[in-house]
Amino acid sequence: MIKPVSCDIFCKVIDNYGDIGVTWRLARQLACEFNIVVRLWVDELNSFARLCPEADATLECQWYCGVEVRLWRENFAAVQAAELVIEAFACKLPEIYPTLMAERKTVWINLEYLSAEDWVEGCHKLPSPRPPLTRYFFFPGFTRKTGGLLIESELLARRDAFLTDAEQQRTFWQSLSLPTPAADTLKISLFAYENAALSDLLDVWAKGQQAVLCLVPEGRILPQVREYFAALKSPPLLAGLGESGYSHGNLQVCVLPFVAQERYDELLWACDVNFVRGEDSCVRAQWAGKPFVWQIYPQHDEVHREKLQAFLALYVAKLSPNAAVAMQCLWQAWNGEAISLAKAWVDFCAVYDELDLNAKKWAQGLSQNNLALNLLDFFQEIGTIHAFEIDEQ
Ligand code: TRH
Repeated sequence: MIKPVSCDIFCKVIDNYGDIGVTWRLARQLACEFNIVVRLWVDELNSFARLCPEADATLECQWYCGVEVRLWRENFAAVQAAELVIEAFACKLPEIYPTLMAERKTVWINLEYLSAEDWVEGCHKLPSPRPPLTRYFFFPGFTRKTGGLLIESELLARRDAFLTDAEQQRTFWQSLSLPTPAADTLKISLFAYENAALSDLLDVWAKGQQAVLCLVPEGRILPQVREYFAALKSPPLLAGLGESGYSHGNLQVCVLPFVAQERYDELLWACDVNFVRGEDSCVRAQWAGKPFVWQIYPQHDEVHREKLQAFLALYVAKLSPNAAVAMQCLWQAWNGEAISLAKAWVDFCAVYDELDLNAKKWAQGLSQNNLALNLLDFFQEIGTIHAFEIDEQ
């Protein structure tokens, strides 16, 4: 494989952690697994520092995991352009940068947001002329005709090692200052935006037959969790957990600190059901191979609903009709549809084993469609076209 020696990735943080989450993950993989010299240009380092806690948000330039992380300032000083340039989510390169690229044989890629919609296959790899350069669209996705998904080479092996090693699991729970939960406790991670259905969900867990341990990473849903427990008459605090533990009926809730990106996977692996949101955590939940519930990033024009449906259609395709409906209903209830969340949860639990098996097969099936490898193949493809065009002239 002809691979680039260097790669510049540009990321503008719009809100939340999705943009930086995806670019930081890709940057690490290109540097660590392919020995590419990677610079990650980020316009806002506070969000980066949440995903990479060793980082210092005040530094112009710093190195982590083999990646040079640079503050992307508005007055961008000229640098040598890299051989591969990734503009994440059409973030618009610095004005001067295309001129710098024109001086080199640079491949310019616009990495797009993830969607399971049909049109993605037709748009993946399309050129968009920017004379004298060409920018190419690169779409992540779930089929062979798309760019695939970000997955580190050892990820599923590491996951399986964790799941079969009680010691690793004990260490994980200890790192959260929690005892290893009893085998019959349902462990749930809850990473979510504000959600009107939250109190119904907590109610159904509290009143259910099975003990539920819900782990909530610090974030946007937390004020609502706190309000829910504040409104209860009985004292909600769990002994020993201070402000970060609550209990009601059969439900215990623990608030977790936001952890480094690599460690978030362990939380997903350790839980039986994962509530995730946005883009990157949704993909990680798929790799975890456990039943999960996705809260899609809401868009003003409601287009996210089609996106959710498109993914659901693919994901439930191999499930029995019962399980497919149960999964659809819970996801729709969690995404604001007028469906009883309590009933949807009970129905979801009733088909848990089938969903669990499906989740494992789904992860295995998708794992061969590796975004970083596809991206490098595409670099080679475009590089060959460039060379051909130069010969022709
Ligand atoms: O933060 P998000 O809501 O990001 C969103 C979406 O990506 C959306 O598509 C985009 O348009 C919008 O931002 C602007 O959800 P996402 O994508 O799951 O990103 C969260 C990142 O945070 C992910 O990389 C996992 C990481 N994470 C940690 O590193 N530690 C943690 O403790 C947790 C809970 C998450």
